[in-house]
Amino acid sequence: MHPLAERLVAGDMRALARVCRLVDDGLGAYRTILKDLFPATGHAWTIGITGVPGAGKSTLTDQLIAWHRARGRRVGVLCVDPTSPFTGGAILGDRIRMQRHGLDEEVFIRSLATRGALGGLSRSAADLIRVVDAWHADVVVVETVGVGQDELEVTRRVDTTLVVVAPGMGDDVQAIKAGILECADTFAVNKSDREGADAAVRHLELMLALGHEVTAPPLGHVGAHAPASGRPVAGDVGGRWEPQIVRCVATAGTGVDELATALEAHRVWLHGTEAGAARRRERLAEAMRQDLRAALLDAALRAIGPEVERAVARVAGREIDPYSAADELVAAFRSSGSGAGRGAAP
Ligand SMILES: Nc1nc2c(ncn2[C@@H]2O[C@H](COP(=O)(O)OP(=O)(O)OP(=O)(O)O)[C@@H](O)[C@H]2O)c(=O)[nH]1
Ligand SMILES: [Mg+2]
Repeated sequence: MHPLAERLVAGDMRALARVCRLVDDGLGAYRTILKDLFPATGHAWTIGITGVPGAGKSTLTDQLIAWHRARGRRVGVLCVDPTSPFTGGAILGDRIRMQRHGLDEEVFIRSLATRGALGGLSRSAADLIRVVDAWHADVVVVETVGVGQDELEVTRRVDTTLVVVAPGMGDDVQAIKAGILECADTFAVNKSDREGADAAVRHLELMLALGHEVTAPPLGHVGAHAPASGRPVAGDVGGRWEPQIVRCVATAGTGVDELATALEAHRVWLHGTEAGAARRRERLAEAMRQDLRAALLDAALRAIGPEVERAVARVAGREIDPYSAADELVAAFRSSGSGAGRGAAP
């Protein structure tokens, strides 16, 4: 085992920070370390927190850290996407909102600035989630800003997704509607001390009601999704998770207990029902495909990088169509040795 991995698994926070840097930069022995760490993973419950900029995600995260710490749980926090053009200063804001936990040996907070990394943001986030998991975090919170494609992919890498909205951001909610319905397991209507909280709740309820018409499983399938134990599980409606909407005022800590409880209910659903188990399997398969895609691209670029460049130039010059160019690249990769399964990636 790599010495850094060994120290990390033993709970050394400085080793954890160093491994995170290696993974972030894709430098050094990071893949070896990730492989070493894998047996120590699988324990953490991961919560993704997303929503429009300024909705109060970091303030809520700070409150959730405190809630879990009060229960003796070790907590990791990853703040993703500080490089967004809309939120240039988020990296600082996120840290400031959570600074009271800065000296706590059982809380690890890290920002990710890895947009554009090979394999995408979600892959770096997924790697770091595993790293923090191997440090024996009980809970890993991943805060992302916005609900673009990258952020949605990140939310597919976590167990439970919390979407935070705030009154007066109705138009944003409208804009991110499609993505939100797909990824949210729980909604927080934060800033409920402000006018418009009722309207925001109603809006979400309506969106959910509309979504159900589309996503409700056919009647014949309901039996197949019955809870494994035969007992009903809170939040489970006919083999489907029913997202809860919780009002809160993050700055005052109001509603935090309800929110944390709603999130826990989702964890129970994931582990206590057939549908939850099916979802966990599906997420694993999706993550595997994502890792495969990244590893293949990695290997291909290493083997035939210059040919890829030439293909780009030929397509740009309209000498060849992009489909044929891609076919040719696949063929070239196959016959390069790496693609034929002989030379494994270093
Ligand atoms: N009135 C009120 N203000 C709040 C509440 N929660 C957070 N805020 C304030 O809203 C601002 C943004 O809070 P953050 O927690 O940084 O929001 P965020 O969603 O993490 O923001 P980004 O990471 O920049 O997208 C801060 O000034 C908070 O103090 C709340 O419940 N009520
Ligand atoms: Mg924030």
